[in-house]
Amino acid sequence: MISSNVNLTELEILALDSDLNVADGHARQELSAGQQRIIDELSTLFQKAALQPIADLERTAHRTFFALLGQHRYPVGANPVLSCYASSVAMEILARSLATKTDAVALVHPTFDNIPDILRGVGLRLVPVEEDPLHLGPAAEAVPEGVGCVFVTTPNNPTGRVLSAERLAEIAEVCRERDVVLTLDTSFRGFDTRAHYDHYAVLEASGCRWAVIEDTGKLWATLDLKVGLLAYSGNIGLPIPKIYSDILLGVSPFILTLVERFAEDAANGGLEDLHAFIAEGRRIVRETLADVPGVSFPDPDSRVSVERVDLGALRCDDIWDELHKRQVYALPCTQFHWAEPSRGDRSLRIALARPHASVRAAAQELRAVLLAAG
Ligand code: EGV
Repeated sequence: MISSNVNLTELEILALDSDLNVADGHARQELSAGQQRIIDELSTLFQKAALQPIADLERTAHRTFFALLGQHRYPVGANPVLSCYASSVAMEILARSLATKTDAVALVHPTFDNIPDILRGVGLRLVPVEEDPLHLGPAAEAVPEGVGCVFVTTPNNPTGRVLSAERLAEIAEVCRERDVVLTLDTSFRGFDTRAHYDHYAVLEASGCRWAVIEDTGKLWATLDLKVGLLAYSGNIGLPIPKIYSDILLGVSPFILTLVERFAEDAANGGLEDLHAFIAEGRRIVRETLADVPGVSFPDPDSRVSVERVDLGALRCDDIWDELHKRQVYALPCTQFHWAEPSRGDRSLRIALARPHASVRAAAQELRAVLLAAG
């Protein structure tokens, strides 16, 4: 039995020491040859980071990372992009800032549970917005009455669904009319070229108040040396820099240098290789489970580094103990459905940013458990 009051991260912690850890969405695949060359030079990088002015390092890291994502324009000057030790730290800073001016946030449903937990943790009331009305039909449906902010994870975690530039513009227009802050968490955008358009240009063109959380942490297996970035509009009207300064002075220049080098490697072909690597992991999962009665894959178009598996008639709970006996750790989708947990009871999320041998072994164990239980 999975305890009903445990969050997804607590389940991810249980998995950390297993070879069949397909739970967390952090990057744990092998380094490519190009990435290994960067790691071989770490002591030189450390020395460079110690010598260079931090503002220069930060500017270069931001520029290189954003260019990789097709994010050509970003705030500099009066409201510069803020570097954090993780996207969840950026999230906490944003949530605390929002709570000074509003009491309710509309949030995409489903999504990773630490987003609703952080928002609720600062006292905000949440209104769910389902993915269909978010993406299709009148954009006003994506902005419920009475909220001070709309929060969208794009590509979404775990579904991989991407907000198009056209849809972003429509929602931003409604937000501007109603003076609602539009916030995006784009932590998984590196995996999906359909999200490599200039989001900030679209948001700025609308004139709405906006914030975006970016993440380097899902892409490269840098042992969790990563940054989360918090970008926001000059007109946001929230005490973001002040609250940032309550929590951080800045991030390590060594990490900024590492991000810059990994982003540069990615721009030189590494990102395409990573996309092919994730696609192959997804193919392995789908192929291994293809003959299991009732199993389906609800996100056929997803390109993010996680894959949902629908178990048909079975519930996660039915197979949990047996999966644990075999040291297989995936996530139940229950807690992603933060407003209606039962809707996630019959699907699992499998992390794909792992060596293919681990993905294959975990999928084979899952297949055996499902066949025995079904
Ligand atoms: C994912 C882990 C936090 C989170 C993992 C994640 N939890 N930060 N409390 O980083 O999809 O597995 O986003």
